[in-house]
Amino acid sequence: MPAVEPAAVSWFKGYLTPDEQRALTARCLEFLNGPAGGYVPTVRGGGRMRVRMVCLGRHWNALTYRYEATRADHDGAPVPPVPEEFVRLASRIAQDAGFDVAPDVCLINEYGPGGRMGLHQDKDEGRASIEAGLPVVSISLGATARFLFGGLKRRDPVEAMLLESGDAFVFGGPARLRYHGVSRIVAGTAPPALGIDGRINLTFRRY
Ligand SMILES: O=C(O)CCC(=O)C(=O)O
Repeated sequence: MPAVEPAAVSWFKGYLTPDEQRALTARCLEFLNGPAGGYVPTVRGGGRMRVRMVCLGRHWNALTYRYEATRADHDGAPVPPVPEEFVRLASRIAQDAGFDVAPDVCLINEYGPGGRMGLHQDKDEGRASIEAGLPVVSISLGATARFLFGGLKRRDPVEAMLLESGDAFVFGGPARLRYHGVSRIVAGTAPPALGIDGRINLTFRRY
């Protein structure tokens, strides 16, 4: 059990050491550049997302907004499992934020210089997971992102935060459905040792 009370929102700056960031970036690039790797999803209105995405554990279908076992909106490929070391890392971060959870879904998003993600809620996970407020655990690698964090309604005021490489950000409990997005990537801020110019973000959830 976590030793701390659950916090609705936790921002752990510099959670990952430079070595951990390097190793995790390399693993993400294996998934993004491997067979059935990253692709740019088209959402149900017909627009193309401004990230390259690959899902582990379950695939998030950008046309139906449902999770599924194969990439039905893209190439029909099966979804690889979330690696054990990813689950251990995300569980440890969740625990540090006061949550006892082993995530079973990981979305890896790669942002180029013009990458961004519109304000949205993460609400496509199972009802029990959402109702329990099981958290979203986010890890940032590479270039800094201007991350927008709003309220439970789309029109609520939005706070802008600069998520840097190695930061972990957790939102759960009463904050689980808060709107969030990425308005831009700050050029030239990726640690050179990672070997990427853009940004990679991992979000973990329990379906
Ligand atoms: O890239 C980020 O920091 C946010 C990603 C996100 O909002 C998501 O995967 O739902």
